[in-house]
Amino acid sequence: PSGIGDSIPLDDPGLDIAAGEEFLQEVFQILLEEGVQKSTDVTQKVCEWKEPQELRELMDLELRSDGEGQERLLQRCRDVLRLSVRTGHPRFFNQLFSGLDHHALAGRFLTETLNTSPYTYEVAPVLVLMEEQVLAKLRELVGWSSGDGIFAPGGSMSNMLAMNVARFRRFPESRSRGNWDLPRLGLFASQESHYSILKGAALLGIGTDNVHLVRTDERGKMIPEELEKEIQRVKAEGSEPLFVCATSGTTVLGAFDPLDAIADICARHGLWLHVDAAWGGSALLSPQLRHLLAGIHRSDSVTWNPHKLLMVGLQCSAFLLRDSSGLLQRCHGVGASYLFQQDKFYDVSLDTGDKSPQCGRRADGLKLWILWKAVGTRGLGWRVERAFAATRYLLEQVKRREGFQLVMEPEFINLCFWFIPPSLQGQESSPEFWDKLGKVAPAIKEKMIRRGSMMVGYQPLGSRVNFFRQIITNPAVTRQDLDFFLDEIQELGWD
Ligand code: ABU
Repeated sequence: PSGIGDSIPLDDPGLDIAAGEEFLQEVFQILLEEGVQKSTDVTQKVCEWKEPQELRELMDLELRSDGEGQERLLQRCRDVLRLSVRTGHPRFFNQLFSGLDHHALAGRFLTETLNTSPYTYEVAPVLVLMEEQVLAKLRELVGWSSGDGIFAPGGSMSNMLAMNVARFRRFPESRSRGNWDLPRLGLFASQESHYSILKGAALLGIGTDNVHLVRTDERGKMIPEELEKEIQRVKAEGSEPLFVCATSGTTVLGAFDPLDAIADICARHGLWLHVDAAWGGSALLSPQLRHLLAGIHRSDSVTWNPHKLLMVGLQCSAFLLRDSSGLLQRCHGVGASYLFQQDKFYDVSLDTGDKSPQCGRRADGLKLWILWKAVGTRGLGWRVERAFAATRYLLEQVKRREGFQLVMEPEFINLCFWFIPPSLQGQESSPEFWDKLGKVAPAIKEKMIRRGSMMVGYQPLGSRVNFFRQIITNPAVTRQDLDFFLDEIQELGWD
């Protein structure tokens, strides 16, 4: 209807650009001081715990009709940083990601500033070519001289893309007709595999009942003979096996499935082999550690998350494909006429966005590209080896110190252990021991968070009660931090 906005002048910009730039200058300073320097300063707290209601009030979260002044907004920026968890801190060990790399952060700033989607070359020329280069380099490390790939919003989505492409290759008509006339499909992954396989089965309409979790050995690795048995059993029940997900670096134990043996089984049954190397893929960068993934080149697809071990920053998940015939594009492409016009004046194969089920997509390759440029392949490999060395140091200390008990010798950099407080030491044979021990890690964790001294994850696994999982990905972590880590657990857990 006419009249709307008639009184709004259009001759001048509707934004105060000068004030905006001034604001940003101040924000950059705050980012540097509160976000970068304090986050990486070991004398600062890792977190400033507040109860949710207290935090809601402190942050004054309500959104109102009128805007606020610059000073108030700058204070809000400071508060966000001050009251958030410092994941870049050398004593943040809670997740598979941690640390702060200055070059990668610069890449994230660049990406945010450019604010574009690498779906077409015309709106993201530099970013499209960088993505092409980074994906090719990752594929080369997997052992493929050709292939395809795309960045996805996290490892779960990369795993789901693998499932979708596998189904499409076997049943191309499923794209248009859906699942209704497909046989009942069978998907296989180990008991220790990532939960995204179940989520993907639900999302893709395959059904979680059709995910068969294959038994693992005492180290958490898939047992190939059990996979073979499961495939036979599922076939005998009338289902059609389709897809096997092997894991290179399980989330909790850091176990690596035996890829060559699994690839043999997949080849025999004609199954798609996907390797979820979201966590362990970065070991390919180290000549000394890449043997952990021996056989990965025989897979059909790979998930690899450089945002984990390479400290690129969330999120950076590569979905890599051995196929170079355009399977990814045929599986996901619908050729929206307003983006992917075929009569453009440049090489339209660079309009890669239709390979993804997403439309708007973050340019997650840029930060990895700039980090890679900064430290080189050797520097990236060195970081993986340093993480390994730090884990070995901690392992030796855990073995020596009173009260610590390993869950198992780590194969990778997941160090899993219990802390047994004095009151439970020597009680191992009593029936209540494990029950009581299961309460120790949550209690210690609560104390460390309230103190703000450090953060580390814990979980139960199968029949094992809660234990700590220590992960060191951050090269800023020193021997002193590791000694502190153990001292702190001992102090907080002493009774
Ligand atoms: N699969 C995501 C890993 C979660 C974690 O950081 O432990």
